[in-house]
Amino acid sequence: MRTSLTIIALSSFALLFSCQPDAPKQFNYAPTITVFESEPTTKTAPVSQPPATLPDGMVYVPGGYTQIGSETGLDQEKPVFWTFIKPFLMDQHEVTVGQFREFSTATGFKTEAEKFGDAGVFDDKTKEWDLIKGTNWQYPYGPAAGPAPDNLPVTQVSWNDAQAYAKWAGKRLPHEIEWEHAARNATNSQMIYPFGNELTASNKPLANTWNGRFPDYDAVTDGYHRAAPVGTFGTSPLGLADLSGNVWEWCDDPKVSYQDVLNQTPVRITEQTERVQRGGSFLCEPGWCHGYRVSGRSGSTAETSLMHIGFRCVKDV
Ligand SMILES: [Ca+2]
Ligand SMILES: [Ca+2]
Repeated sequence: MRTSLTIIALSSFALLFSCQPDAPKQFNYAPTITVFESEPTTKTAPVSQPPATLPDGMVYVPGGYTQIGSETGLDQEKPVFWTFIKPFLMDQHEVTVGQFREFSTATGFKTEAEKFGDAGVFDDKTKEWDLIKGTNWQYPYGPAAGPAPDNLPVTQVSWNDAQAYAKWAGKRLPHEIEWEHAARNATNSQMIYPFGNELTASNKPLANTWNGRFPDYDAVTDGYHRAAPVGTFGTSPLGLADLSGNVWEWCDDPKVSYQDVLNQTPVRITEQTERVQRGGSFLCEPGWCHGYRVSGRSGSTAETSLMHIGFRCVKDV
């Protein structure tokens, strides 16, 4: 009798202990990410020490707590939730045509657009997307437009192609939470863009976007109607270029609602499953798609190749 009473007492104590009213529910979203249902009551300072030497072209992103999403954004950016992210390294800029060429030459890899024989190009005259024969990462706007220079971000690469490149490079695609953490400068910045709340500084554009009313008219006040060489618009305080604008960037995650993230709803991957893209592109303008905000999200199926979607990689520290 005494033994069972002791067990009951111990169980009650354990139950009390596990139901602390102040501690928000948390769970591991990925090996590098913890998700909290609400703001953590205590935030422990992350152990964040950059490695002595950084790989070429990568930036150290300190770990820390970041609120993901936007109360004032689109429905897909809600509900906002808190996360703790481990430190990681991130490519300073989008993967370039030149970098992708190294991969292609070294491995003989053929992208899905190369295998399909065509890919999506937005036609400025018809204002529609067309599949144009011979379009691929080397000819992202179609063969008639000529080859892309090596310093442009590579596009016309599918999520599957991006995964293959990342693996070859010894890196991986970022989780969208890591992407947003980096775009918020690893300081939980609640600015609209990585560089602040304005798209220009001293009349100089800070990102390559669509200037005017999409798709009618692009005034090209930022100097580029389509993709710009990576790094043209400088870097964020953390040292990352073109997070906002230029080309959308594939992330590792299937695109699910944030409520499903919080509910830990299992994701069933099918051919229709969209993968997340972040950062907006040269086709985005606020009246149509303000996707270059740090909380902006988009998605396409894993085999989709388009002229305004590229990627950058990350690496664990
Ligand atoms: Ca532009
Ligand atoms: Ca970008």
